[in-house]
Amino acid sequence: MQRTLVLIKPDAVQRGLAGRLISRLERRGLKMVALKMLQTDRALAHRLYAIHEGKPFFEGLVDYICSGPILAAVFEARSAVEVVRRTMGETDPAQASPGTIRGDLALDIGRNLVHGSDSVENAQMEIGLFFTEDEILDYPRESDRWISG
Ligand code: DAT
Ligand code: MG
Repeated sequence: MQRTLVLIKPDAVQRGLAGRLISRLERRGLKMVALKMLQTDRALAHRLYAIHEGKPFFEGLVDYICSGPILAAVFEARSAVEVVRRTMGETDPAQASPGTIRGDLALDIGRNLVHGSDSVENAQMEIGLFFTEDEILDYPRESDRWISG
């Protein structure tokens, strides 16, 4: 089963959307296996966004992700990485389709509400930045047989 890291970013928490965004992913059928609230420090932000270091938006991106509390979650599904990415919509909310989180609720690339890992390899690395193995729960969910056939 695939796992992916989801971050509910500071703008979503400040706008009172955190619960609703988690709920959208739950309603899709994704299984939540870890969840915590924290405030990212700059060292963690640099590791999360290492691939963007040196780009013109990097410092602003680090300031933004560290600017307030976030939720970090791990969701599980057969194609969790792709399903979460498609549910979030394009990186730039102006390009995101209506019906997606960013397409419904955001306008600006610098305030795009959510993070989702972009590959299985990055998901493993990113989950390790936020969670220890014993914080990720393995539990049966009775609804699974009604979600996957
Ligand atoms: P995503 O968050 O969809 O995975 P990404 O990994 O390419 O997108 O970039 C990480 C974040 O950096 C993204 O959520 C918003 C910000 N960002 C990306 N490209 C940007 C740009 N051209 N200008 C400003 N911010 C940008
Ligand atoms: Mg990314």
